[in-house]
Amino acid sequence: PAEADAVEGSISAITGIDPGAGIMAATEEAIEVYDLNVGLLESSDAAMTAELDAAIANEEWIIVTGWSPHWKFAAFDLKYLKDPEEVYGGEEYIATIARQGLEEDHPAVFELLQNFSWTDDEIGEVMDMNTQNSDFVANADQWIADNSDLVDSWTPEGLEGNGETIDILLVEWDCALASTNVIAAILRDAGFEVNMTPVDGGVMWSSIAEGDADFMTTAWLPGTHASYIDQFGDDVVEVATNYEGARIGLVVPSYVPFDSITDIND
Ligand code: PBE
Repeated sequence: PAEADAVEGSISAITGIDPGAGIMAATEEAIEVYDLNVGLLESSDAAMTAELDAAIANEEWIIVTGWSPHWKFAAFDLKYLKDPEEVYGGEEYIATIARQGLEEDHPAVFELLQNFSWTDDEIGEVMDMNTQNSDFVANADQWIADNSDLVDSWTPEGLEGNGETIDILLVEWDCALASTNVIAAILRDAGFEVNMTPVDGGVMWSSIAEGDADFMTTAWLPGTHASYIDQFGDDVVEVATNYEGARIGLVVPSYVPFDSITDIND
């Protein structure tokens, strides 16, 4: 019926995430570049995916800020909208970024970070476990036990702590929760005391640049965190790429009849 369709088809705002995420700045730009007559709501990864879940249950139209790797693509039938102006950039990599001096202070920890790199399936398993059970620490321990060959290949011989504290920062994006908890569990098993502190994206970068924290595993380059690497790149150490083939964009359930960002105003 036409009336129901009209309700289903009304989108007044894109459902976004935390304001420090690069994808929020990219989406503000997309609204300008495509002259979209929609707003952008701040939220979080967890709240955005809850909204997505609820919209899909009612077959309502919704547009979210989306990215891969993310478990939502396994859980729901979704599609990226085409981005002919390339506001969201192309394929990206996820980097591990450390403070200056970490290599000298904890060479084996630094070596672990140099070795840490995983595939879509591997991070996907951890994200999937985290959606089933919110005990991320237990999930990381379980995943490590199930993937000991891979974890051994990352772990240098000399990785041995004596209760020294390692401070890891993250933003509560599901991919970052997965990578951070796995690396933290490896360090704890090796005898370090690990703090994991969730912060805003800008604080994550500035704190590592200032040497107030040791590292993070969730720098999206070259595009999504371009403004952060421009601002802080000289004061941090890019240790390694931990994931290749990342992507950001606008995402809708597959039943939404848009193929491109240019269809949103129609
Ligand atoms: N994300 C996930 C982040 C990086 C990781 C795409 C939401 C962002 O800064 O936009």
